[in-house]
Amino acid sequence: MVAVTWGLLLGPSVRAQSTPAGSPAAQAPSGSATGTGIVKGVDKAAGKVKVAHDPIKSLNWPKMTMSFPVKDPAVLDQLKEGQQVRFEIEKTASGYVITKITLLE
Ligand SMILES: [Cu+2]
Repeated sequence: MVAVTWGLLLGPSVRAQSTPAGSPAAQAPSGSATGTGIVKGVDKAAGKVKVAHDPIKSLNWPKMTMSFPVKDPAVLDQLKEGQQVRFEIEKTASGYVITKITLLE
């Protein structure tokens, strides 16, 4: 299950290099990335979802389980433990935030 979607994801996603040069002020965001994984928990009070995600090669992340804040907490209502999801994350000053998450089932 882990590697199945990577061929699709890696194709057109080499777009993270459009960071304007010479702006050290904002801690040079490395843009967004896409990942897949399984929901391990939803914390509506904190606005976070815990995901056991597959490796995210564009970020050099191995497979791991971690919690992400979500940009729009309304999506948490649709998430349940055990669901397979695809998500987009974006680097912010406080870390990575899920900007989009869709069910794969
Ligand atoms: Cu992670």
